[in-house]
Amino acid sequence: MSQTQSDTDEELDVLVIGAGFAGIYQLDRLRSLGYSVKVYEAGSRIGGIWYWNCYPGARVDSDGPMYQFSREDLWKDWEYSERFPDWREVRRYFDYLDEKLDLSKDIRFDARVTSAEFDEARRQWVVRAGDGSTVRATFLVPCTGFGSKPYVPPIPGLDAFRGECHHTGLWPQSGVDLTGKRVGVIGTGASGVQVVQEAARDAAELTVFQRTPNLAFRMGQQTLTPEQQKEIKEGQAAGYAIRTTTFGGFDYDFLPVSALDVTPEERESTYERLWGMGGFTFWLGTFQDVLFDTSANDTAYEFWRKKVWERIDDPAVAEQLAPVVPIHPLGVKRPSLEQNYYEAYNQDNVTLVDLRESPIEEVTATGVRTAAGEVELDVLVLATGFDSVTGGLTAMDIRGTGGITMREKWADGVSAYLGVATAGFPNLLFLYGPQSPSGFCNGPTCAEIQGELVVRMIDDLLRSGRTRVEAEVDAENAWREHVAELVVPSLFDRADSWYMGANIPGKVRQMLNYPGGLPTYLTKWEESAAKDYAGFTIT
Ligand code: N01
Repeated sequence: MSQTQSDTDEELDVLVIGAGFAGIYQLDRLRSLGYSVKVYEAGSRIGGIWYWNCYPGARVDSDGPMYQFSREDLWKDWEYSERFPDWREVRRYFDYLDEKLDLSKDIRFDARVTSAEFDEARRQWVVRAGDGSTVRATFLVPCTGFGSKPYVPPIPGLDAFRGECHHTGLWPQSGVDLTGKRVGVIGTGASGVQVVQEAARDAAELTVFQRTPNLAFRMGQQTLTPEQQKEIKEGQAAGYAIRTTTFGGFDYDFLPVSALDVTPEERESTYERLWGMGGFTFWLGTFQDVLFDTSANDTAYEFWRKKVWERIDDPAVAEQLAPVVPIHPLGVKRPSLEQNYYEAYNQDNVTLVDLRESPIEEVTATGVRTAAGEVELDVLVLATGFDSVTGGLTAMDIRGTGGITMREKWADGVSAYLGVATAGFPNLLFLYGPQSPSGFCNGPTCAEIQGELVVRMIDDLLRSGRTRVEAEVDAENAWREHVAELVVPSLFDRADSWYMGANIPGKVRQMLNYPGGLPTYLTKWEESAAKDYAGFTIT
């Protein structure tokens, strides 16, 4: 990977922050249109979250064909070996992209952006990075993803632990050998579930500290045969073509029927079929009202619960992992895909500690003490998630026209017109950001589809000789209300999820993702674009 470390104080058309899917899409497309573009990346290689999240078991939760770019010259020569590739293979895919698109020459690695301020006179962002470099750019495009700021809960004594302690999102690049160790995992979100499956196999003893059970679905993992690879290639273009018509940017969508309008037998056979397919079809390919109607949701939950109970030997443990009375509706927290997660709890070396019954009191030098006693540990894994969606943006000291930071502006809640810009921060367009489809949309899909809207906007502006664009306050307030209204008929508010900003104590509770689905989002964008970007002030 080449890198030009000497080019400080340069002037660019666009500075992109982050070299994940969204960032490299911006780099490649804007560069191809003739603009001067650089990416600043905090990590030491491309891949975004796939650089930082190299914990044991880290694996994609989307089918491989959907977890790549849709350009034919890219997909025709690329194959993942598994239906749901692991982090090593995704890294190889990024290396492949790097080779094909010659990306790294325009990426400054180990350059974490720390601050940015808008120079109104020159209509430029002045951006500083932790490596001491400064760059000026007409447009600033943060592509920091929704999970780039790890959340470490303020558990008393955490600093006193003398064993190894790592957050999944800051996992040592050299790896951590869990073999024969006493391992504790706090957190059972997507990251926790994945670590648990590996640690259950390798650790001498594994203790899982669960606050809320993960309603995890069957992954349906497969190592792909040459015949399956051929079949995938044959369907790939058609799959990409329908992504803009589906809620989550996948190649499938909700069934256009209510779970309550079919007979119990039809419902059961439909759930069985979706379950058998594996992946997120049981979530985003299910009856259209499961995420909106409590009675419909109850039918899906009960189907799921029975599937889980069949796999767990001890009914008391089954009740902790899949309670008869749901703690929250199914699918309103991001579900995980699992392979042998539930069987792991049948193993003698695996213990589940239910933190609702026995909360953590403190971390000691030698382990974790809950109300039920102390568990001695060699390795403590914090699978405690992220200051999601906004954290990557507010972690930087970004100052707009009034001198206030984005963190200050959003202290009482986020407003972001079309999920892409916020008033007071001209020429700053964020990808996969708050109130955009982000967390509800497949990552590479949104990197391309939302990414292309931003590319087009920058190109439209610069070609027409206009160099300043700013979201209007009325427009962003209306968008915030629109997002809030979309949540009302849904069940999303019934869980303390990162979707709702509710995973971080003190964070304003509001929907941080656009819950109207990709097609509606795109329609809203096109309505604005058709009126010369109504809702933005452009000069
Ligand atoms: O984080 P999370 P994640 N004491 O916020 C618990 C994506 N992702 O890193 O539910 C004890 O989901 C918390 O408990 P509770 C994916 O979109 C994708 O797992 O708040 N426990 C929860 O169990 C995902 O949704 C992939 O009660 C505490 C856990 O920590 C998103 O990233 C893989 C606690 C955090 O779960 C985030 O997933 C990994 C405390 N004080 C991630 N504080 C793939 O696609 C928090 N918890 C493969």
